[in-house]
Amino acid sequence: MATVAISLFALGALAKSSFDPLQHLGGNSPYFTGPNVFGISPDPPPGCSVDQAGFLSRHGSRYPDPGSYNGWVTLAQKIHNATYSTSAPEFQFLQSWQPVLRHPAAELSELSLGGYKELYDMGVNYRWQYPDFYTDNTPFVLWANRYQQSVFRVVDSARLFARGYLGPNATTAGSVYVLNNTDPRSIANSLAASDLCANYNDDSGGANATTWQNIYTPPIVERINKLFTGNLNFTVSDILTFPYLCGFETQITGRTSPWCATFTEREFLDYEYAQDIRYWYGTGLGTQLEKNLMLPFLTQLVQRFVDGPNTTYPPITGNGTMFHPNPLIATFSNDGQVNQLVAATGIFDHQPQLPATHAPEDRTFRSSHFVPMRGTVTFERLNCDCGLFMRIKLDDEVYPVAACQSGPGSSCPLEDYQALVAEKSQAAGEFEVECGIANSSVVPIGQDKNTFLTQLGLPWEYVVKP
Ligand SMILES: *[C@@H]1O[C@H](CO)[C@@H](O)[C@H](O)[C@H]1NC(C)=O
Ligand SMILES: *[C@@H]1O[C@H](CO)[C@@H](O)[C@H](O)[C@H]1NC(C)=O
Ligand SMILES: *[C@@H]1O[C@H](CO)[C@@H](O)[C@H](O)[C@H]1NC(C)=O
Ligand SMILES: *[C@@H]1O[C@H](CO)[C@@H](O)[C@H](O)[C@H]1NC(C)=O
Ligand SMILES: *[C@@H]1O[C@H](CO)[C@@H](O)[C@H](O)[C@H]1NC(C)=O
Ligand SMILES: *[C@@H]1O[C@H](CO)[C@@H](O)[C@H](O)[C@H]1NC(C)=O
Ligand SMILES: *[C@@H]1O[C@H](CO)[C@@H](O)[C@H](O)[C@H]1NC(C)=O
Ligand SMILES: CC(=O)N[C@H]1CO[C@H](CO)[C@@H](O)[C@@H]1O
Repeated sequence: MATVAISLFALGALAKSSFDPLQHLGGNSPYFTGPNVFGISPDPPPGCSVDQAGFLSRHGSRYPDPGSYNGWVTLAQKIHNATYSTSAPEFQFLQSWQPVLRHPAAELSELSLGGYKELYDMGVNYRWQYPDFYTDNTPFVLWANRYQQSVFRVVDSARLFARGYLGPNATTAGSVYVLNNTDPRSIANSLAASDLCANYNDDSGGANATTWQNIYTPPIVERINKLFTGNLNFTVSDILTFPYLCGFETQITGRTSPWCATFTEREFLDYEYAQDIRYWYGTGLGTQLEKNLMLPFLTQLVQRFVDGPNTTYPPITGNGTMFHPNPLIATFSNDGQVNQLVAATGIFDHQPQLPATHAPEDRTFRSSHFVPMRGTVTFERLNCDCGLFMRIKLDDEVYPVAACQSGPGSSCPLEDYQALVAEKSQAAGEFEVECGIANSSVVPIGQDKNTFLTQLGLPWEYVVKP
């Protein structure tokens, strides 16, 4: 039972500044746009129009997975079992705090209401942004990763996006092609190629993550525990749940979580850096293999841009119909794949390796800006008076490719971008060999390529309606 020394309503830290902790939670932030780090207008540069676009998006905001949820339940038990008092206004809510899930059995791991809203808004926003791409009531194809056998958050994200993009007839007009990422025939040809890569190992940042955690967390644990008398004593792992709860509770309930007031601005920024290290050294440019695993996808995406928006593709078997794709290539997957793709794009090729001992303020690599819930990498084909160019956006803001920005609005000539991606693929080595996959007749070496963006009806995909 909690005994409360004084009772105050103020949410302390939140009210005091314009700092928004929800924009500094890395992969645990709900979606937000931007910021515009490079000061480049997201509109097409003068003399250019966007005639084709493609994106890979993380699923939208969701409920916790079972492991995290159990942690919330245990934390609530620990708080309510303890005998303590605190005069800190930002912790008065603890006396009545309970995990916010109402129907955990149905909710765990699936999209939350905040996710529904993000995805519907996203669909509408993309239609607004590229109003010439879609004619009402015509077919629209999009793709989703079959993430886990009994969890639907990625497929549902594609469905809800389609509802926003296509409107009331989405169920008739839309088709989500779901790629089974664990079917052995889908090697290098799914939206999560890492799932069939035997050598893939996302260590969540490994030793570097531990080093940083051991630096930034002890002062937080000490500061917060000093606010309490009695036998409530938070551990590091308890305290790391606070920012996580800030993000999740807010998108689940639609109200700013009281946990968002329990860290200081500096502490949130240090937590954000821990997320950056987690992605950089887990699946990003701080790795040898993991950073390359979305190159087959990127190669195929760029080829679609080189082919152009009016290209049609033949069916897999002789009798099918030609595939006439929409100029918008819409794909959905998970945070690991979004982060791998960001690594493959070349945007952060000039970013020095992240130090494990301090957070460089001038880094452009901030996971909050591209792998929050619904975080999205968007590619635009700029058709300009002076030629064709590729431009990349992270969460709707332009990020130039480090080694190629000679085009309008710091874009990259499309041919040069294709060459850059080919060079990276060459350097990465052969997919099956690097992944430690035995050559077999199922997917012989050399045929481990991404084709799903042009071939509909592959045997490891099936269609779900929005
Ligand atoms: C809370 O107290 C109950 C009953 O004494 C006990 O079973 C449980 O393990 C405690 N939980 C925590 C997290 O301390
Ligand atoms: C939806 O489809 C029906 C049947 O084809 C059509 O009559 C109707 O106009 C469509 N609605 C919209 C909003 O396009
Ligand atoms: C995906 O492929 C795996 C491996 O072949 C199979 O066990 C599973 O049933 C497939 N899942 C779906 C949804 O088709
Ligand atoms: C709180 O727990 C830590 C271990 O997490 C321990 O080192 C410390 O002594 C405990 N403090 C109190 C006041 O119980
Ligand atoms: C694609 O086709 C449309 C309609 O015919 C045309 O307006 C557009 O210029 C074409 N785009 C390209 C890049 O060829
Ligand atoms: C294609 O169509 C022909 C004639 O309708 C049929 O005989 C043949 O089996 C079909 N082939 C495939 C691969 O479906
Ligand atoms: C891989 O296997 C295929 C057939 O299963 C064979 O034709 C090919 O030569 C093999 N390639 C290598 C590099 O071993
Ligand atoms: C910046 C930094 O500390 N990098 C280290 C990350 O971890 C690997 C080993 O896991 C070290 O080799 C790096 O020096």
